[in-house]
Amino acid sequence: MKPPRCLLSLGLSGALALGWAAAQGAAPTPRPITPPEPPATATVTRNEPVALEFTPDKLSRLKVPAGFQLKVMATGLGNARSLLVMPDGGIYLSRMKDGDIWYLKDANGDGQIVAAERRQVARNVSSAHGMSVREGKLYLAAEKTIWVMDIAKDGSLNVPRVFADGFPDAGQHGARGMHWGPDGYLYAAFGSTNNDSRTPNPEEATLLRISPDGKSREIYASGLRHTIGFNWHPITGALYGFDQGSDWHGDNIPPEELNVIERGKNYGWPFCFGDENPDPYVNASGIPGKITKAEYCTGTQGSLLNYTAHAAAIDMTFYTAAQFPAEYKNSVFVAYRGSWNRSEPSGYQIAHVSFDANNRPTAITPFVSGFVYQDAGTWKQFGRVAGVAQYTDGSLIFTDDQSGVLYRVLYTGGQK
Ligand SMILES: [Ca+2]
Ligand SMILES: [Ca+2]
Repeated sequence: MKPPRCLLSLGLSGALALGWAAAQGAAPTPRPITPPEPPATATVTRNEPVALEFTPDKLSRLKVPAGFQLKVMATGLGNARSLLVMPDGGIYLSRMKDGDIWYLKDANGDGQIVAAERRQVARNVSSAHGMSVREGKLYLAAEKTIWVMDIAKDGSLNVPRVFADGFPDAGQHGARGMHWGPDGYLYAAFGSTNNDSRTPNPEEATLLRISPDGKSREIYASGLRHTIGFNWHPITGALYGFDQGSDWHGDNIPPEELNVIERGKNYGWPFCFGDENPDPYVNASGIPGKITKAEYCTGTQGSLLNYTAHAAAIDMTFYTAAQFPAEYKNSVFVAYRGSWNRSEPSGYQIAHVSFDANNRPTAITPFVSGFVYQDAGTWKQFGRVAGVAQYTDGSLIFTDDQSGVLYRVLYTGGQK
């Protein structure tokens, strides 16, 4: 996709202007070719839909494909972010702003998780987010630290111990995604501290691969601005991740990305987006080596699929169960939390990534939508989706971190 030639200047925010001045003040890098400097202005729009609390009467606005049914499993969960479903149906829920973990279990199997079926099992963990289990221990990724806790039979956790430490500062992107990989190493994603420029810390905007004892680590992939949701394809083993593109570069630049993440590869941010496209709004002075932005981008890894800019993927899950129709097997569900700087809001939905017979992703389409809508000329929303996971019965569950709702999607359409 080529960037539009002519962009209307709508003015810059104070934050962007400051960032711009700082970039201009950086020491110039000698280069044989002077690359064209980026335009000083972009189509910049701050447009946060009016946030509404969830109320059951709003459920009729939500759309799911034919044959599926949407239900509310729990409310009042606060800043509900990541989900981790245990084989016995217990659900760990991290709450980033609250800095804690809750254990939820539908003990009577009625599809509701009431107050008596939920309890806080960890607390005082700043920016608690990604969770992963290995050998009876729960690992939790927080801002600069990965914690480990022993899991008791009833789901309780002991006091968190430090597993690995000294990770990059959170800055703008403190939500960390983390999973134990099929190779027995722990993978954790550390987003950029700022919008569209690198800092001297090489671990920023990367996916890290951490040894099983937590004592050593490598940069597995770089140029990933904020990839929180990632996982391995159940058949091919390929690692897929959703990257959030830069803000303040207009309504459509850069698109959100689905990448296949391979060891040692650079995924382009901050200078490139999508399929090796140079980002016209990023100053080229930070590019290493005497090369232009276009040359640099040619050496990066392009995305497999793109999605509407600013949709903001948080979490993803492969669907491996049998409740949904066969075409969903080994495909992906992704939670797009929703935009705050696009004229027409994007995201605010669970999307589905279909895969072909060769297990390659083919398209991203809305699966649960309707959280954002226009009402008498005003954009409104009543849900910002964050965590998404497969439940033990093969239904799909997801969180809304604004109203604290846990939703569940079931297939009830009969013939598959
Ligand atoms: Ca219940
Ligand atoms: Ca990229």
